[in-house]
Amino acid sequence: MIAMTSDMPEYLPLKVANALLPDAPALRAQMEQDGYLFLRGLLPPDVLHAVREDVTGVLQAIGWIRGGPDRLAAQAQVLPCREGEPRYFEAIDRIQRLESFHSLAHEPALLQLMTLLLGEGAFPHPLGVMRLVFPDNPEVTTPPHQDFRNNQGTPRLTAAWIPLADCPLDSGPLAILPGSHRSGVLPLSFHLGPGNRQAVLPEELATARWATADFCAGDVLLFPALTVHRALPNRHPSRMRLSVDFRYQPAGEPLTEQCLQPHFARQSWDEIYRGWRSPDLQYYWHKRHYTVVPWDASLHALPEEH
Ligand SMILES: O=C(O)CCC(=O)C(=O)O
Ligand SMILES: [Fe+2]
Repeated sequence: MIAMTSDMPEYLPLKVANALLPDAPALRAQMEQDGYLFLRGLLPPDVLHAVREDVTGVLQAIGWIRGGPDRLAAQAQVLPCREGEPRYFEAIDRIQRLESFHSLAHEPALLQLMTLLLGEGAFPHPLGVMRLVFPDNPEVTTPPHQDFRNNQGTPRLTAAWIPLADCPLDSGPLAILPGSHRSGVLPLSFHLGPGNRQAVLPEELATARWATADFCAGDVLLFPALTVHRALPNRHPSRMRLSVDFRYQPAGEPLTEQCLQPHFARQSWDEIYRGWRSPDLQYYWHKRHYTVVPWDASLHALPEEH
């Protein structure tokens, strides 16, 4: 093991994989080796901008952020709240109804990349997640975890983490433990952050360096279900970190019912679709191939003493 010295930066840089496009075997090999792929500028700025317009429109309407010409900066003007609180759900329910939010998972550049990685017929889960991360609220920062226990189904499930604007280190981007996808499914312990669970890291991972980047709008970080990841705290003095994460899987593989529901399953798809302009992406998964498998509560259970 290499000892950490004071002149060593705290974080490893994420390797940029753009040069591998569109070489499917090379992209798969790199994913297999590192447990992530980082693509700079994959998504068109105008598409992200439109989603951010809509999301900040909701946050302004409910008074969370300042309006006016600076609305897109998402500057918080209320006390932080977190998953599970009624105020939080008021925001999430409205954002979950946004057509632009769900459509982002189907952006051609993302779908093409997922097809290269996961094969023809790869598709996004209808469950898309919006993260609304307040500044100065470090105790609810997403802790180290693997997505497999939360989503289950195929271990080839692949997440795409996408900030809706530039997200430099001080704004709390995602970080990855390179190679951690080879450590199997790790034990759980309690945590206050989203999901209320964190992975218990074995010694070799607990002392390993995290990899992250100053994200720019359009950058996408992909990682499979066993890669250990977490967020850095949002230390920006005023701005909320707004990001989305979507999950994709190869055609024909298992998934759990909750991956077909909106996040938190608080409203029906019919309710969500009510204000949409286009029917094209509504219930798209009815034409996809997969098998629904039961949720295994033991995979998600905390040890009794927690
Ligand atoms: O954005 C976050 O804080 C957490 C994201 C995450 O865990 C994921 O995308 O799987
Ligand atoms: Fe995650």
